[in-house]
Amino acid sequence: MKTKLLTALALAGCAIACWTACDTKADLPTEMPKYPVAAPISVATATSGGAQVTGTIDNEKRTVTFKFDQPGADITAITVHLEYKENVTPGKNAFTGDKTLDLTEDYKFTLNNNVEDVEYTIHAEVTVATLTPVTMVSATAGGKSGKVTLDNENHRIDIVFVPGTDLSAVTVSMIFDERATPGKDAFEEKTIDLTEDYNFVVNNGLEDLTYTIHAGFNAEALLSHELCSVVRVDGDADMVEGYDNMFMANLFDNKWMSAASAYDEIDYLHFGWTMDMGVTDRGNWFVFDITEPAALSAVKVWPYWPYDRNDPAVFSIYAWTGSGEPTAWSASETSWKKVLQADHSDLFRSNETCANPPQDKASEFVEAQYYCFVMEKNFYAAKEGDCDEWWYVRVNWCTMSELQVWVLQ
Ligand SMILES: [Ca+2]
Repeated sequence: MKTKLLTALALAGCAIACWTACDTKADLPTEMPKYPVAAPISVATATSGGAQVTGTIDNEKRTVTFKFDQPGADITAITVHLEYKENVTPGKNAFTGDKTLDLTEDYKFTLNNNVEDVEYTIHAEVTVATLTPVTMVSATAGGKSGKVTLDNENHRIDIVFVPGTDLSAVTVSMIFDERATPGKDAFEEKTIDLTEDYNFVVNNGLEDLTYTIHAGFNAEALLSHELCSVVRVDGDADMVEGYDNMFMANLFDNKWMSAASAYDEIDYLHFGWTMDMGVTDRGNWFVFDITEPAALSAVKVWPYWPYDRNDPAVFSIYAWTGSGEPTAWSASETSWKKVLQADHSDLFRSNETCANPPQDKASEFVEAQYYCFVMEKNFYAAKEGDCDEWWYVRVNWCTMSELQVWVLQ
């Protein structure tokens, strides 16, 4: 009996010990620390006029910002949709799901972030700057495309064509932002006279804006002589360096005669060649490199004799449109495109012109790094009857003081 009593007491003691241990475990969750939900808003969108925008949430400043890029957007009745993270409790003025708000003024609401109440502010912005009324413009005239600069900030469209383009009939195509409203004289495609500026009106949703279309020509720039050099290719003129003070480098050395017979100004140093008549494997041409591709727009040939004997009387210039460096020139090679043709025959023995040679203009504009100058006739060939027949054997000779090159910018 005594043994049974002791056993019962021992069992009871174990039960008490076990109950105490179990009670300790049961208390643990209520002692876990609470953490605030740092980003309590999980979804914030707003809908206006069928367009939905996503809010930008700043959890440091506790703001939700909706930006509407439609000028004149009605923000007096915006459907705002909010959802929250777990452990977040909506408080004063907070809502879950959709609610229509007048956001002409900020809307404030409170959330409990699991630790404390925090106040968020909903703010709406209507931005105008993002609406560009004219989104695309293209223009062609005489079969050539103009280079268009569209400036929505200053309401200006500038179109640049190559020199010589007829600006009285320019076909202009425009695409407007679907939210903009074309107004007076606006059009999607029309052939207009751009010898004078053309104005049209477009409304960006807030106000009428007057745009100006202006057309002009590419500016031209004289290339530095340092960027130009003669390149030897197969079949070009046989340039014998040093003969009669002729060197290839003298074509682009920025030195020429200011008057006829002023040879001492350049120490008789000039460019050219002295090929015999009847040469069939070489031609009266040379290739020159302008360092970077550009559209040659004009040249000025500074004479040596001048306008007599070996100087070029009729010449043309071709642009190399093939890949890499040209290895030869040929009239039948289609990668050589003719861009300029000039005839100085009428300047025969015009000494006074030596001080101010004509600038010969290109008729085609092709971006190229390599060009070929083809002397079709020197003055012996062009003025055969007027020159001393004895020297006609020099019909394949060439002389020049300098070649100046202009390019389109
Ligand atoms: Ca020179």
